[in-house]
Amino acid sequence: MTVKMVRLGGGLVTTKEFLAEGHNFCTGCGESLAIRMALKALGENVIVANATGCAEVCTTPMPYTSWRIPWIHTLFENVAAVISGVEAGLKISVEKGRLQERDIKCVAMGGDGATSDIGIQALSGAFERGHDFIYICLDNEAYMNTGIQRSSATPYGASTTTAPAGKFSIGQVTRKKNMPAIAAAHNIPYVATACPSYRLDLMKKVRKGAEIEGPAYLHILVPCPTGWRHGGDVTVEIGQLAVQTGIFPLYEIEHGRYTLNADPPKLKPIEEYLKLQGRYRHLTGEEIEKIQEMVNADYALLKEKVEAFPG
Ligand SMILES: Cc1ncc(C[n+]2csc(CCOP(=O)(O)OP(=O)(O)O)c2C)c(N)n1
Ligand SMILES: [Mg+2]
Repeated sequence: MTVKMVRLGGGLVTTKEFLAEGHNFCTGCGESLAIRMALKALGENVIVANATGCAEVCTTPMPYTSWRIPWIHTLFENVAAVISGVEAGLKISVEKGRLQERDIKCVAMGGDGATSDIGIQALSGAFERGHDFIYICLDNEAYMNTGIQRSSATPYGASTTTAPAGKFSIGQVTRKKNMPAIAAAHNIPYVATACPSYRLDLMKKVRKGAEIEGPAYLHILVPCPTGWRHGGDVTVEIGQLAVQTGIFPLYEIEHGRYTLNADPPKLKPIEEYLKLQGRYRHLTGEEIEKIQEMVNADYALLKEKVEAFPG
């Protein structure tokens, strides 16, 4: 099959869609954008293992599938273990001469719950064993397909169905788990953050992670109109504001060395990001100020790391 290619930075990307239309993602879903872009960057020689979550539920209502590449559904907790087995199987097939060369990319995809909560043990083991794969976390900051329950990636102050805002609570009272830092602590060769609002950056990072030998971790922030309670028409704008306010900076950690991919001269006030989303509607000026201070502190710390260990 010949596929039409267009230029992406120094390389080429296909115009073919590997995620077929007809899926059930919500209108304006950031996750569906991220998957489409990731698959374009990966091309055809790929095997994707996908943890239970929106990505699986919305793409494979029995007996249909939207995936135009080989795809395996896994449990909520074991996607990294399954892709480990796939990768080990390919490796042994080459060693035994059943496959001529190993040019198939192994990819695991999981939501923030699958990644930072229930699947973190399997993921840590896969990183430690050093499998040649890329793990893509599709972070919509809660358990969305099961009804917007909080996860350890839900940010401070966000309202969810299991940590609702009300008279006695501002919603989530814990801080968002720093999953890229946890991945980097495994001394893997490549860790990066991305957002579909910055599509070329996202596709370059997917490709880079897939091409690097050994484990790679890509943490993608995907705005969720249903769970974050915003219109489907502002998904891209919200992703841009996440980066421009500094609450979700775009960076890479290669062999422990940091690169900040976008560093605006002045960060926008966090209120601009929060006010577009119903999950933050209850926050008072004082609480917004507290979140601003958290963002400032986290961003300053990241910049210190970039300066101390430049890429
Ligand atoms: C052991 C286990 N517990 C609970 C569930 C139910 N369950 C399926 S997906 C999911 C949440 C997924 O959240 P996340 O990984 O963030 O993906 P999202 O739906 O947000 O894309 C839950 C609780 C399950 N399938 N298995
Ligand atoms: Mg989620």
